Amino acid sequence: MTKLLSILFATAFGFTAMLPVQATEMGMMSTAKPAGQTSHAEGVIKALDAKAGSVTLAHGPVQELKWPAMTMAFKLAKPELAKGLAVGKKVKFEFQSQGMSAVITSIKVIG
Ligand SMILES: [Cu+2]
Repeated sequence: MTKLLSILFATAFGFTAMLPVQATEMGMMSTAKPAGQTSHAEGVIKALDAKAGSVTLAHGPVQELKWPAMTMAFKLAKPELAKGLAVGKKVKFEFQSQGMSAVITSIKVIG
């Protein structure tokens, strides 16, 4: 092999070796947390205002957001989500958050 050829090979391998790194970086960028993130939690209903579409939940820690357990108000994405909910019920829910404002997109009574 000539010197030139081996340089060409080294260059070609150098480039292909770089590609997976770039792909990984791109992947990390696309999984970066968007403004509105979907998270999951469980909690107990403390207050419910179906008309206003809001529910106050004493929820457990939210790993996705590093939230500690707390009691806070959530908005319901649609009024139908209030169906079957009542104060004292234990629920499992999914919500979209933006800062400290959260909108429940799905909620299920589990106890
Ligand atoms: Cu909270």
